[in-house]
Amino acid sequence: MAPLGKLFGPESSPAVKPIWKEFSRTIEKCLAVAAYVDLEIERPLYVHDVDNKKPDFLAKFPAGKIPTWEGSDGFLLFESTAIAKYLASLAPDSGLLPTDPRTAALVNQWVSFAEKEIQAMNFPIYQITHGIIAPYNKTIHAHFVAQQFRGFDVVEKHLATRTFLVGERITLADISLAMSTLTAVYVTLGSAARAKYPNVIRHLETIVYHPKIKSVFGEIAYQEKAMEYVPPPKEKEPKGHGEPNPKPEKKKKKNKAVEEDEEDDDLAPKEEPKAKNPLDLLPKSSFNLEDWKRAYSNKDTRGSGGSLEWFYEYFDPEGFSVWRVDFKYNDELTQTFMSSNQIGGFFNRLEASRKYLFGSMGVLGATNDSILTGVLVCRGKDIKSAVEVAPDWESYDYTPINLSDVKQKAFFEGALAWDLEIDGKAWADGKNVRFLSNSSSDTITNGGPIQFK
Ligand SMILES: N[C@@H](CCC(=O)N[C@@H](CS)C(=O)NCC(=O)O)C(=O)O
Repeated sequence: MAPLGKLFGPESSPAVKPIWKEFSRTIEKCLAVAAYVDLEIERPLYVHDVDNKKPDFLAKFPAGKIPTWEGSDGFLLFESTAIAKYLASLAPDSGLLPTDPRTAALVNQWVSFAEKEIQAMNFPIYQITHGIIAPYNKTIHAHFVAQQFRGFDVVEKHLATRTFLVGERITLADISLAMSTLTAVYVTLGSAARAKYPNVIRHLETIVYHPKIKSVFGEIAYQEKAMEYVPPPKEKEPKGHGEPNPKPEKKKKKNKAVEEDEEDDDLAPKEEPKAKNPLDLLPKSSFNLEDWKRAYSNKDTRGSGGSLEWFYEYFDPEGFSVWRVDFKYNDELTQTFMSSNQIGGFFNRLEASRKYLFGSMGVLGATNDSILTGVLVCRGKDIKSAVEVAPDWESYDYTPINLSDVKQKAFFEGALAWDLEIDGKAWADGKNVRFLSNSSSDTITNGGPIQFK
């Protein structure tokens, strides 16, 4: 039988662990349904953050997010739950979508509960603990964990006397919950929490290890500890010294008149005198960074008409400079998805300099053998003025790139095209970060937030 259509999204073999595989189980939900009901579907080759930015993809799927579905009859669909439901509906006898109105409503109830009360907390917790929502705030972190555990408490109790969420067999609700729980395994369900939720874990294993579904999810990689905030390397205690921090100087006692003056000042609305960044004082440049970001975002990188061609046509080497950026502590990197998070955090901490910078960095290599590298395009010639807004800027080496040098140019192009390879270490697909790239041009023009991809 010919395939029913194409499901777009990253490869999801258990061996591949791109960032969204840990933190967003959207595509596996659809794949699990397709596998359970024996649907033959196509999985076209897809490169995240490249293919979903292409005009033909956006014309079909305006949100620019995956997963998406294109039926062989031309039917288009986005949103993972909608796709999962649609695929389930193609096999009405599977039982995944009961038809009796009340049973159907109960399935909808649990699908929604799994997504909104459990899955929805995973990503913010991941962002908070990885400096993507910065600065780190313990109270907010604890709030999201408590919200999710409130959801798990309900499920735990419900499953105390049941194998499945609704009725006596698997429904879409179980697949949806398993996806949310599986994500939480990497986020909140360390060994202590797992001990608290034995029924939730039993349910997870029942679904994930179901013979028809197992190939989609692979083995569950339980973590000992829940996700914690890891300060960027610069904030760590210096190794080996153990010297106490110098005590802050005591404030000198002021006379009363001065104190009163200052109190008055406190009540007045404060206008912080803004120190001009030296980069604002540079002569005007013909190269418009925002136009470049837009070109990079909208065009293919290589090839005729690509963004590199655009770059070479308009780049102003007097007003801007190009830098290679290398993380200094690559030997501390472990899992590639965590390294990718680190770049995300770094880029977020550069937010205040977004109007001076464009960047494309990535993780190259594999778990326990990876490097962080990439390029920054910077206003002026003084990278320090642009990057020192990030507290961890000194964790990276910055080397000017000479675009007339063939090797350096190849590095620059590889970092932009995300196909850079160094010493046999390939650019790990989907584990990279770049500035902006929100496909909406308004966001770019209005200086929206730097996006973590
Ligand atoms: N609500 C959507 C969420 C999809 C989603 O967030 N997809 C991510 C990858 S897991 C994505 O495509 N992000 C691209 C982007 O944000 O530009 C669904 O369930 O399908």
